[in-house]
Amino acid sequence: MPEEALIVVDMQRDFMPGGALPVPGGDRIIPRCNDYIREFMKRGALIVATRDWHPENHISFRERGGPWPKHCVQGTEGAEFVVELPADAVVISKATEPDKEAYSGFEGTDLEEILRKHGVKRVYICGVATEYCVRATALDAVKRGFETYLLRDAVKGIKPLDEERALKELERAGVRIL
Ligand code: VGL
Ligand code: ZN
Repeated sequence: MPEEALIVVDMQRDFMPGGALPVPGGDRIIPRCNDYIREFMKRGALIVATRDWHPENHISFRERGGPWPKHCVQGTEGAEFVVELPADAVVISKATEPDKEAYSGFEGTDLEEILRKHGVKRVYICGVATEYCVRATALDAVKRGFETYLLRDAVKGIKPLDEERALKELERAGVRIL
């Protein structure tokens, strides 16, 4: 049983430069995420990939008064992963309900149950965006009692100041920044 899991957060086409909701420099962490995926596979860790997986009419979209342009719509190219995942990676789809936003990979999904079932005690987190889905996922992991590590060189935020603030908040909450 793996005691560790790598959680790759929302490494999807729409969050990369040229996508619908680009994270500046998001593409620069693709190779780092791929390296971590390979390293953690070798360590026998569980590999988890979360994806933003919105219905066409999601509440977070501007058409519905939300803050974001339409992005990561279920089944579209923009929602595809940009990292290389093993065939046995666990894919967690989130924010799938039209009227509910969910930044955390734990929110409205069976991620916690899956981690427990696999005996996971420690989670390592990489991906985008640091101050949104990475932040929420890391805070929820700590809250649920997992030893939580953030892979600093493999996360990217939308705005540098917001990213810095999020990293400090995570540290205070007990997330270890590596
Ligand atoms: C995200 C904004 C909207 C994220 C998802 O993955 O951080 N950010 N939807
Ligand atoms: Zn979203």
